[in-house]
Amino acid sequence: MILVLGADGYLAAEYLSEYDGVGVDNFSKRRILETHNIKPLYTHDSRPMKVMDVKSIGPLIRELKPAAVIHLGEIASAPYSMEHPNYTIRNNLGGTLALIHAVKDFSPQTHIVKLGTLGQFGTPGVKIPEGLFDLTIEDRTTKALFPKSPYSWYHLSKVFDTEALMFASKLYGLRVTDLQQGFVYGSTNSRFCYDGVWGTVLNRFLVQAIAGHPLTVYGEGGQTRGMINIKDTVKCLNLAVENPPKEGEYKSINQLTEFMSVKQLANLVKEAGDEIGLKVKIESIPNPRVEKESHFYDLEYKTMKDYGLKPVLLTKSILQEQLELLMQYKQNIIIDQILPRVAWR
Ligand code: USQ
Repeated sequence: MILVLGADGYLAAEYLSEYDGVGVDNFSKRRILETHNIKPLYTHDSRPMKVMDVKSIGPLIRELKPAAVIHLGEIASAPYSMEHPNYTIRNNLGGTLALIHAVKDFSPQTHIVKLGTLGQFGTPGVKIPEGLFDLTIEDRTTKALFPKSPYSWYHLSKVFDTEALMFASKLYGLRVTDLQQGFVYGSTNSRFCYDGVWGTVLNRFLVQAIAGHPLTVYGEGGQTRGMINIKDTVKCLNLAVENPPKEGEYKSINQLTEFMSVKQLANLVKEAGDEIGLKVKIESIPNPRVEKESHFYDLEYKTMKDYGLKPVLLTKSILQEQLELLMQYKQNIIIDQILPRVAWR
């Protein structure tokens, strides 16, 4: 049996529509959206789930003793975390620590599959390896995880998660897979956000193209990021479950299928949109974030392909399919939600 934490979210709802699992969520995302009066493009009804906070997961782990827990139940927005750093870090790390100890105390064979982020490695100017790599200093070599350089308090919360998971696997002999994922795009049967706080860049660009709003490229647009279609995210989660680590093993996997700069993404959306009559404009606006806008980027990502993933890569026809799908909700677009409202400093 697979337990899925964060079952009301964008990724988990899609996973649970493809695979069996027991869903758990505390509905905090719904509350946050309501409090800040943010309206997704659409929200579809979710499947039944247990209403529970990850920090109180112990009794459920004891009762179900799942083969794997997929932990997607975290605050996942970098902009939100810049206004709420304390809550984001306490919530994310608190949940991870509670899960670690629930598994250790009640079901030590359970495989923890945890969603991390590629954003914990930043843009270091060298190729980012996948998993532990050989670190050589003078004449000695050891295994190490790549140095961290997060972009936001949210990304820093995932750094803490990673350190806690690595430590727990060593200390308690737990099986852990930490998935360092790029940003996700694609419409789902759950909730689709495009606002300046919760929408990821490509999903935002798709809605902007439909609304006739210029695509909001922050600064120079040379920011390059790993990315993945939501259909592939779901397949990767399943592949992670099907390939559990050994007792006491910590695996870190780079979960992306390609990488691209923001400018390239905007140009692709323009090309795809123009062809179906949308007349897409692109506009560089002042960058609300602190990040490099032009940099080297390369990284290793082969584990998921070795496990059998056949990636869905971004093409003009995929973009057009997405645009046509999302166009049905055009009347729901609120233009005032599009521009970013959170600055990094
Ligand atoms: N960006 C724009 N224009 C926009 C929105 C974003 O130029 O309208 C730029 C940002 O400045 C950034 C890049 O696009 O350089 C990506 O931004 P994003 O909001 O899509 O992604 P990010 O804040 O990094 O976070 C998202 C998810 C997070 C996940 C992360 C993976 O919200 O949960 O962990 O992607 S990664 O990108 O590898 O850090």
